[in-house]
Amino acid sequence: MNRLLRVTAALFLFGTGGALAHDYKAGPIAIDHPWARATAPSAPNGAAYFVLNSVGPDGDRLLSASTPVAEKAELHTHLMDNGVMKMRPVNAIEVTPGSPAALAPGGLHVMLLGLKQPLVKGRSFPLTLVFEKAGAATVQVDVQGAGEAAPAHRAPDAGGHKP
Ligand SMILES: [Cu+2]
Repeated sequence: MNRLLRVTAALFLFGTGGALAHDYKAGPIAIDHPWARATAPSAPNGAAYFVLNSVGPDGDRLLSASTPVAEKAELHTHLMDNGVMKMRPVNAIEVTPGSPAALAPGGLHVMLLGLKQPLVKGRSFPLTLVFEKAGAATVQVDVQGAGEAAPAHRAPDAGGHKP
């Protein structure tokens, strides 16, 4: 229930158009600033990024993701293969205490396959993440400009985080 309330609060904040920091919790796993790049109208695929941190004594594993804006969401990584950057699905993304799992362009990401609509800058969409121990958590992914390499994010201690 608390999680639902937080998601609702985040949706409301986004409605006001502020570039506010937003983070979510799934059990002991903090999901910080989910974001995606805007896509071209004809782009078949997109990607979502965030940082997973274990704030408890135990880690967890992200097993899968889903979203209403795409036919399918897969956990991917990038690998160099003969000098060419390629994407490959991974079974899970490990989160261990003291070792955040950063999903970012050029590395781990949630691949959004078969977009049902373009990802438009300034909008957001729900993404449900399923963890091995913590279960499912739905976050709201903030769509940023196509060229942006990192979130337009406040400094972590600027006071924007919810308790
Ligand atoms: Cu990918």
